[in-house]
Amino acid sequence: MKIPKSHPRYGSLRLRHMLVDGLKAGFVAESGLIAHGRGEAFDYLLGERTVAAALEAERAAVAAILLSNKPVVSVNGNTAALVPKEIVRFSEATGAGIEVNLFYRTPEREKLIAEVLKKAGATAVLGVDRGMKRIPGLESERARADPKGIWVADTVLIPLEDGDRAEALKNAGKRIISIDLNPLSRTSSVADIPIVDNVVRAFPNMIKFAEEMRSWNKERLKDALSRFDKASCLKEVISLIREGF
Ligand code: PTJ
Repeated sequence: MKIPKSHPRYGSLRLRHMLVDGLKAGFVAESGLIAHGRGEAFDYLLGERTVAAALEAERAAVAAILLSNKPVVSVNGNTAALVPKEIVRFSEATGAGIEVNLFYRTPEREKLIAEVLKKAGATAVLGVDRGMKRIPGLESERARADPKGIWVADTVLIPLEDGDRAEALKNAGKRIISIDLNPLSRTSSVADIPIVDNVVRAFPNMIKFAEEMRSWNKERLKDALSRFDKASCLKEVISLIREGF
C-alpha cells in the first residue's frame, strides 16, 4: 500500500511499513512488530522527538565510542529494517564494527541481515560465521559473540535489546550503550549510557556528532563523556513522560 505523504501520521506509518517489508523479506522477526508497537507507545509519550536528555546521551555515546579500542554496533532485525544505511555511516564515522546478533536467530535471518547491511554499503559484517563464542550467563541465541567482534569489544552499542543480554554483556566487562525508547526497561537501567530515543533519530544525531567530534583529542572526548550523568538523564526522561510535554 502506498501511504499518501499528506497523511498526518505519514512518518509513523512509513516506519511500520519498513518493518512489514522486512518481515515479508524474512529478516524481521514476527515479534519485531510487537516490539516496535511498544516503542511507538513510548515515542508518542515523548512527543516523537529527541528530548534534551537523549541528545546528551547521544553525545556522550559518541565520545565513549571514539575513546574505545574496539567498539561494536550490534544489529538485529528491526534495526536492519529501519536504519541500515545509518548504521553503515555511523560505523564509517567512528570505526565501530558491525555485528549481527539475533534473539530469534536462524542462520537464514542472519544471512539476510548481513546482505541488507552489505547492500547499504557495509564492507565487513561480523556475527555470521561459524566458530562463535558464547557470552557466559545467557541461554538464548543472543549469547553468540564473534571472536573478532563483540567477544573482544570494549564498548557495545545495543539498539532494541533484551535486558538479559545487556546485563550479561555488562557482566563481561563491556561498556554498554543502549538505544531503547523505554526508559524503565532493564536494558536502559543496566546500560552505562542509555539513549531513550527512536533509532531513526538517534543514529542520524550520532552520525552528526561523530563527524564533528572525531577530530577532537582524547582529553576533550573524556571531558564530554564525564559530563554525562546517567541517573539524571533517566530521571529527566521519566518525568517528561509523567508530567507531559
Ligand atoms: O531481530 P531479533 O530476532 O533480534 O528480535 C528483535 C526484537 C526487537 C524482537 C527483540 O530484541 C525483542 O523482543 O526486543 P524487546 O525485548 O521487545 O525490546 C525491544 C525494546 O526496544 C522495547 O523496550 C521497545 O520499547 C524498544 N523499541 C522498539 N522500537 C524502537 C525501540 N527503541 C528505539 N527505537 C525504536 N524504533
